[in-house]
Amino acid sequence: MKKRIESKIKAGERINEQEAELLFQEPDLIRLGKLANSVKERLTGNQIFFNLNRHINPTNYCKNRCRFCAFSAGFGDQHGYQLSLNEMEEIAAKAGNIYEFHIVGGLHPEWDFEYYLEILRRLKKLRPEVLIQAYTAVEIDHFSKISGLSLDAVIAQLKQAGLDAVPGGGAEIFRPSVRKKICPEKISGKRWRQIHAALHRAGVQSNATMLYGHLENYSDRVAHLKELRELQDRSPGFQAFIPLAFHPRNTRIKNVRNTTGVDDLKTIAVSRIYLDNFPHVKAFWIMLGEKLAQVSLWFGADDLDGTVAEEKITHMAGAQTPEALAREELVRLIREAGREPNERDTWYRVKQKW
Ligand code: V47
Ligand code: SF4
Repeated sequence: MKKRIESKIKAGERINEQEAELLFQEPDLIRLGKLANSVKERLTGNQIFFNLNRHINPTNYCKNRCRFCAFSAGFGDQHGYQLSLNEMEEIAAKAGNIYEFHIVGGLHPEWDFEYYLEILRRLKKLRPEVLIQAYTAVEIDHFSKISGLSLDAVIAQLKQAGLDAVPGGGAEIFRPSVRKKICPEKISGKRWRQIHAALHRAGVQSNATMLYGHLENYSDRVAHLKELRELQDRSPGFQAFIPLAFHPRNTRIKNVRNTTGVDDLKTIAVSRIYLDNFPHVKAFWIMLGEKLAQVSLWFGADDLDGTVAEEKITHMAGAQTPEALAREELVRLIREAGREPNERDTWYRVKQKW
């Protein structure tokens, strides 16, 4: 590793895209991890965050049918499903002591915007104490199309119905040459960024993701991170960045294998170093596995997501992790890593220190 990059990072200076690519090529994983950890500790010290949350995926019927997605179904497919409002209320009522509902799903070919709003209203009414992180930019764009309303009007209605934050899904890889191979029907990267900028202007905090380990290369990853860093400079409102490791099983992306542990850790580390204006980097244990997610707490990550309860998107693509972790298990993973567990809500308000 070039001394110049190392000293820049230690001095808290921004690295450029060329330097980020060099970091991806760095063979000395431990050295890279130490640098990422120094950035993490500057921001969040020894603290690690996790949430008590419940994922709800209202439907997997989806008009887009992204090639990397094993979750979605066409109308009439055997594995297709849709939840009724009553079913979702039942899930919410049984969800126990949690701080967040995380609601994302497919672009249902028949549901109208009103139905998606009603989901928020019903859950908010039933569990007013639980924050709702819902609907990716892809769904929000879809709402604007099916309702004929402007983006700002859609966001205003979602807020009124109970939306508290927006998750980071749908970003995938922004660069058009890759995007057209992995999700040709999905909104462009530019539109995804427009929507998050509009959310931030409206005071809605959001997250950002990057799906890696499929057909992209390091340059595509860095170009993705560059767009995110610039957007956060111009229009701040991102809370966490979440790198998502591609799971190939049951997808239409062929001849690609699961990511390796080294690539996962490098991606977390380079993201932490490069995205100096993102408060948090999340290691989504569902995708990484509990063990690697735990190790990543020394490679730049400061958040493990949450208890989750039921996860469909990655499990339908072959994830071997459990679908839920108990709060005690998350605390144990963090403690045994020598870190301090903080139970948080969607807005990173600490609810309980362990
Ligand atoms: O956008 C789909 C990804 C995302 C696969 O904001 C896949 O807190 C791997 O964004 N292998 C949705 N990944 C999930 C998501 C998320 C998850 C956890 C927390 C947050 C947050 C956001 O899942 C999609 C896509 O990038 N995905 N299929 C697959 N086969
Ligand atoms: Fe639909 Fe999202 Fe799956 Fe793409 S990733 S097919 S938009 S559910």
